[in-house]
Amino acid sequence: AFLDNILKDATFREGKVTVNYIKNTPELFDIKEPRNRATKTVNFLGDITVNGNADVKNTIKNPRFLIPEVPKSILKGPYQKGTKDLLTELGPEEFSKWLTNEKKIHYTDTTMRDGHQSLLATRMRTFDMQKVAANFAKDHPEVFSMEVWGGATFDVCMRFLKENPWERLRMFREAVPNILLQMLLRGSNGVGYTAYPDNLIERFVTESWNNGVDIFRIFDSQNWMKSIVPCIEYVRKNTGGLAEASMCYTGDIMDPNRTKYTLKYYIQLAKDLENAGAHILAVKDMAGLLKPKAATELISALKSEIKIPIHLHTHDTSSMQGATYMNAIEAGVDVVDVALGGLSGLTSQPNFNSLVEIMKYHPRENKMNNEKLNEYSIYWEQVRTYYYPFESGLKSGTGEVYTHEIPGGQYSNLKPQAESLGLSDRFHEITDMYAKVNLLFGDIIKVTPSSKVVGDMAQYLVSNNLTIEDVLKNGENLSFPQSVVSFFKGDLGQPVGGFPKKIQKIILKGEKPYTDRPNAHLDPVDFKKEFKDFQDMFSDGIDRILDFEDFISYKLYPKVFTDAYNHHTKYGSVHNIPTKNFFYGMEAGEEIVVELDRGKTLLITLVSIGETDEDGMVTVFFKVNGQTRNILVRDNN
Ligand code: 3PY
Ligand code: ZN
Repeated sequence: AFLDNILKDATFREGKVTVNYIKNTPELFDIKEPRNRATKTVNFLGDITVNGNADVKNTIKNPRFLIPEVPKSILKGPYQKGTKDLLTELGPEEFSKWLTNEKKIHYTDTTMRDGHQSLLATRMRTFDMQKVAANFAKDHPEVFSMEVWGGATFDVCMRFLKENPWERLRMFREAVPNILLQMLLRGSNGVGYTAYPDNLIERFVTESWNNGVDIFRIFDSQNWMKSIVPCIEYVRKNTGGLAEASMCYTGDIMDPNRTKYTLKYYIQLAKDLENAGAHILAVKDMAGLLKPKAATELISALKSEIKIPIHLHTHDTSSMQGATYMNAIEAGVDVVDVALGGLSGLTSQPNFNSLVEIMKYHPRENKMNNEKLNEYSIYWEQVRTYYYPFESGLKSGTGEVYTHEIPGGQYSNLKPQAESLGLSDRFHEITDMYAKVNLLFGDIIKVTPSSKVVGDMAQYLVSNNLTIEDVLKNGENLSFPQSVVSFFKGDLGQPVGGFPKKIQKIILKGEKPYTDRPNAHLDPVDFKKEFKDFQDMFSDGIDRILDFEDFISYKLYPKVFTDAYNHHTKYGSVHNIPTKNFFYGMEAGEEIVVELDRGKTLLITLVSIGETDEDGMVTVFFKVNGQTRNILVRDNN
């Protein structure tokens, strides 16, 4: 293959070969046949070691990494039965009734989706999840569901981690056969930031079920029924799973001055969602704004007005949401979302371990093995040390969240975004502006993707030293972020009460908005033809034929998919590389084990790293399963 590359190389063919030809032509080492997976892995490790991982900024000199200890399962025999078995037995309708009649409180573990999305900018790798998924499911069959997919994980998996999100899902299904797996679905926006053709969303739902999702938590960023209802129907029609329809909670139902999102508004919305066929209602408090007294009022009222079970989600940004959960539990909520201690609190969910402990001796106690649960928490505490560059920097709870209303999942992203704009010292100005922009936009619901619109506008104004007044007085001369224009056009649907007309006019500058479903403006996907074209287009360079799930990934994120694909052809699959080495490369003398699939294991030692030569190349000396492998890496520093 190396000789083949030489024979095909233009310099060689033109007879312009010089002494340094091989050294200066690293593409000669791009050996596709036979696809040498060990070489690809070593090339990746060499590149990260010399150049760093482009996604990892703000590294520190001597980080303190803890060695993650995988808890040993106490279970010797097969998995104990759990909610997944019950769903199979009862079907979704009866399952929903069973849940309503349950006395004990149930728990959804969000650690491997919202937990890391909200604390570590969604960067948790499948590698670290796979190590504990099966044991956790064996040790804690009482868990109601595990939220492991959807939301931002789909995008980040490919964009930054260079993984296949479907593979992650299949890994979970295999490791967790007994507990319901849950995903977050952004209605018409799927797992993206804008609307997609209806038939694409429909197939996405079907394939998600086929690959392992049981509970579809469906929401719309403006609580717009027209975006939620089609997804409820897809789940009911095409899957045996549960349609969990959400209402996003914002504002404060106890505040008499806030008249837009009232108790009455939420009760009506809940009834509409129940009537649309939801099996479960989610109260999605994405910013952690539901205060304890409001929880009592809201959950009590919902319990008496609707029949389907209620699943409560919050973020502990204020650090007071434990009180909200206790009141909701007293008021009869059926399931609450929690994250294992090591990835809980602040912008993540309240602490699973602590809640189980304080529920001891409560009439609604759901008994768990707390000692084991604590071991899993410690595991995440240890794993988290490898992800320090992605920490949001928030060190303690903040009461400001009631003013800025920034969702937990957005907070951990906003900080690095602000940094990349050179605004790290002005972060509080951005959060203040976020609140002002929300009011300017008519007090909208802020959750992906509408939260991104508000965040983009706030950063735009702060970085250009502009005020709300400037927008109102001089808006026609400003060029607003694309996401803002798109929002006011109607691309994310219609907000509660419609758009404020004056600001809509300023933003759109004469462009005409629309009020029907954004999906109605998109051509349906021609699956037969486009899938074939897709397979032809990406037929080269990786060791399997791309499947229909890959095609869906491509249709949802064409550029991100293509980049991940190119990365794969160059470096092979990287999801089995240990997290430390994936983010930070290797040190001289370090020895690691990388498991390729099909049971093949590589023992890789980094022997030494050469100096950068005058052509900007570095030789990295490896040993792979005892054999020497030296590779040339371009030094991009
Ligand atoms: C997402 O859409 O990813 C969210 O977590 C919204 O809260
Ligand atoms: Zn959330």
